[in-house]
Amino acid sequence: MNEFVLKIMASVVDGEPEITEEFTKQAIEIGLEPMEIIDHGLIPGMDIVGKKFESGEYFLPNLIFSAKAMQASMNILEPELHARNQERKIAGKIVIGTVQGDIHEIGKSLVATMLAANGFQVCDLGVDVKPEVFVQKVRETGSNLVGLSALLTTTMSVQKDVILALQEAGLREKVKVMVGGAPVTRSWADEIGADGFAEDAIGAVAVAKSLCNE
Ligand code: B1M
Repeated sequence: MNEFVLKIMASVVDGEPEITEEFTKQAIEIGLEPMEIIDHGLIPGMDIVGKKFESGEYFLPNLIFSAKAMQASMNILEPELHARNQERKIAGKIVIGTVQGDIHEIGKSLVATMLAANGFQVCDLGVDVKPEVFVQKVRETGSNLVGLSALLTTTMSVQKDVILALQEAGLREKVKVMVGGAPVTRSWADEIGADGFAEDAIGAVAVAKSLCNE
């Protein structure tokens, strides 16, 4: 494993945004691929943070600083990912967000970044997004795909609310809905009538592509 990737992972675990940012810049300068940094540095780093939180070794402030470290790195990596795919044709138009009541941002942003990097036109609504805002943005942008992220068991039901809101607005036939997030399963996706489910950002790209080709 590259030494910068290991340092990036360690700085995420330690919750040190400035250091993560600096190592990310250096890693890009020496020619590392953004996805290598994400897959082998940032994601494993956040996994360790999650386990430490679950075991009681880490508390909420640790999570916040680690999330800031990951975001600091993503701020550098996102333009790099875009730059590598500048000339691709639009694969589809997606409105994506983390559903109302849920402020978990990192996974959703990673999915959004990966989709953009793979040729999708992405309208990222951020976090804590109300069902009616998804509906409004689908109308405004003419998107053919909606991505709903939920990281809490208590906010998964809002994914269903968004699907119902799209139905009520007469838009359900025009858009495909993809759901994801740590507690979300394929059976949940089926139960609420979503068209697609992905476990991770790589899978989300594949699912989005296949939904747009249907
Ligand atoms: Co929170 N949190 N958190 N948290 N947090 C979890 C999710 C939790 C599992 C931790 C735990 O207890 N073990 C737990 C949820 C339990 C549950 O309901 N099942 C939890 C809790 C309880 C909470 C609070 C309620 C804590 C509290 O206040 N008592 C609170 C809720 C706030 C709210 O949302 N209203 C809370 C707050 C926070 C922070 C603000 C401190 C911070 C978020 C900061 C931020 O995002 N800016 C935070 C963090 C960082 C975590 C953990 C540690 C890491 C989440 C993360 O970013 N993972 C998490 C524990 C864990 O996951 N191990 C935890 C990295 C990210 C790359 O993965 O988001 O899973 P993930 O995304 C993946 C896939 O899920 C998938 O692809 C992504 C990339 O591979 N995916 C999609 C995601 N969205 C998708 C959409 C798709 C397709 C795939 O299609 C549209």
